Amino acid sequence: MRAVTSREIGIENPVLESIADTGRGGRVLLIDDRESSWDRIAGMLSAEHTVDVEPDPAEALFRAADGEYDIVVVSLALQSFDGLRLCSQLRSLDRTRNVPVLAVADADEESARLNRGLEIGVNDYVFRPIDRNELLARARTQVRKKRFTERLRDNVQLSIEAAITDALTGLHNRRYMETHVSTLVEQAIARGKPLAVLVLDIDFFKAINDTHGHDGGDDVLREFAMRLRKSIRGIDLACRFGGEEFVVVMPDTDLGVAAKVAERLRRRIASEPFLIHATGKTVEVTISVGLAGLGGPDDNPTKVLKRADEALYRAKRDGRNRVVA
Ligand code: GH3
Ligand code: MG
Ligand code: MG
Ligand code: MG
Repeated sequence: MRAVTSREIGIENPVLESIADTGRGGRVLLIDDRESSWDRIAGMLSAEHTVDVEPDPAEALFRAADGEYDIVVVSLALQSFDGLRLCSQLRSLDRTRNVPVLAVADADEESARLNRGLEIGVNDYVFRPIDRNELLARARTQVRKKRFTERLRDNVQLSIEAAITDALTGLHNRRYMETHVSTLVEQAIARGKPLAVLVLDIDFFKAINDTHGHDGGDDVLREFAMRLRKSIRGIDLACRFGGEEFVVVMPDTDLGVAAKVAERLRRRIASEPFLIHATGKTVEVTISVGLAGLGGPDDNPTKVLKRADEALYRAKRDGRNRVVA
């Protein structure tokens, strides 16, 4: 009977998946320079895995770094090279550091060398004469463990990304902005460089929602974020601050330059109507922008943001669809 993976039953949990993972079907790189030995080992392993044999140790390092192997099986009794040194090299290269190493040792191998192998990072040993079932079981364990740690790493990366990204627009979220704006402001003050903060708000957005529905409003938010991205540089920090309000922090930028960027974006929004995907209709959108620069050595992020927000308030009060510093 085939094991059901947790993904098939709708659970994305690396722990559950590792239980479901048989550890079979891995890609194995076998490093051995004695044909009778590699024939035997490869023969056993290929019952459950895809096996590549590499007799040349230097070549093996390249292959291990290039190929996406789930496990490297190294024969310690190599004729042309010290198998332990090879293991240590595998551990020192970035691209091979995490691949499990299963070492094949002679029964009379010195225990000091075996211990040194463990210190270097050999994950497990199999001793000659090799028992087929034992070799397969130990290989499966390593393959399963490697897949597990990879999934864990992917999941951690995904959750970190999700924690700092606004799901609707793909821009940074408010939390990310708030943790990084202090650093940017402090750096600017310490280096005596300018810095500009923009607070942008879509005008009468509630009316857009009322006319085109919440999904239509979301279309506008996504398209706005797209146009915003195109208007700023890679080093500028753009985030969705909440609802239909956005904040951009621009390092090394004085108020005059920031005003030009904001004005160009304002026109880019007002001049081309936004498409509502569900209906094919278009809607005219305008934005108001408040601008502020650094005030002095005792300025701080809260104060700059507050000044930009006050400028935004004036832009709204004075009729919207404008940039105010
Ligand atoms: P003003 O010109 O003064 O900014 O008016 P406004 O209508 O844009 O401002 P208001 O703050 O009254 O309304 C903002 C609206 O944005 C209200 C809220 O329902 C809506 N909104 C907040 N988040 C989202 C979202 O994620 N998607 C959509 N579609 N609407 C949202
Ligand atoms: Mg509002
Ligand atoms: Mg608004
Ligand atoms: Mg608002």
